[in-house]
Formats: sequence, structure tokens, C-alpha cells
Amino acid sequence: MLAYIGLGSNLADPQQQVRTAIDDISAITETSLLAQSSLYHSPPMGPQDQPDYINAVVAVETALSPHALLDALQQIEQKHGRIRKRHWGERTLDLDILLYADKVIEDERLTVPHPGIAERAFVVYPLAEIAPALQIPGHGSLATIKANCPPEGIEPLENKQS
Ligand code: ROI
Repeated sequence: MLAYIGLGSNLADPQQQVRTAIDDISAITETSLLAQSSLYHSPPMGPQDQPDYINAVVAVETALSPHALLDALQQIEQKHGRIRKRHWGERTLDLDILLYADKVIEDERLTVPHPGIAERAFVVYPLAEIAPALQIPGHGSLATIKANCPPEGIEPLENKQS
């Protein structure tokens, strides 16, 4: 199955967190990395008194069920010493299943497509980089979503002035 995973970090060297997490994802059993977006620098959504985020999206081919994939991603978050200080606050590493094939899932642990997928520039832009023609169940085409989604200050890292 083809799945898309969103990555975000704004604590403890976020660039390194995200790069290592991509390596960890590529090492998940029965799963292989198909594509990875650039790393994006993005201002926080939510409380503004927290550091900027690094965000990225990867595509994987996986034989794991959605919940088994979620288990594997949560293990990676734990390994990165995931700290989550407050709701909508800073975190060491956040891994979200954005899409899993064309499945719609709603249970206690998992909502797929991810509820923020169509509104969050830090998801929409990296996702569009690796899957410009994507159709999102219940939301239509990613191209249309992107056209209606202001970039909100997100920038690919390479273009970021230091
Ligand atoms: N803001 C940005 N820019 N990137 C994120 O990954 C992110 N993750 C979150 C909240 C706190 C909503 N804000 C974010 O969970």
C-alpha cells in the first residue's frame, strides 16, 4: 500500500530529528521509502511563543496495516524521546499518517486522511512537492487545495537565508 507520512519537529535540533526520522521510517519492517520532500522551515501553527518547525513529508510503500504502521511510527517518536509539553505546543518529533492508500479510517487511534491535511500549509506544500497529482479522499485534488492554501511563511530549507 502507498502511504504518506508527515514529519514535524521544533525541539532538540529539528533538522536532525527529521533527517534521522526519515532514516528510521525507511528501516520499518515491510516498508520502503519511495520519495521524500525537501525539509521546510515553517512558523508555528498554534501558540506563537514556540520555536519555528521543520516539516517534511515522505511516501512509503508498506505491507503493514494502518495500525501496525502507526505502532511503528509511535515507536520512532518514543526513540526520539518525544516530548510534548502542551496541546498545540512544541514537540521533539511528530509523525502523522496523512494518507493510507485511498482508505478513510476513523477510530480512537487514527483518523485518515489526517484531519489537518487540507488546511495546513506545512503539510500541503511538501506533499504537493512529491505527489502533485494526488486526490485526497473527501477533499478533492491536492492541486486545488494548494491553490487555496496560503503558504503561511513556509520555505524549503535550501532557500532559507542563514
Ligand atoms: N506548526 C508547524 N508549523 N508545524 C508543525 O508540524 C506543527 N505541528 C503541530 C502544531 C502545534 C499544531 N503546530 C505546528 O502539532
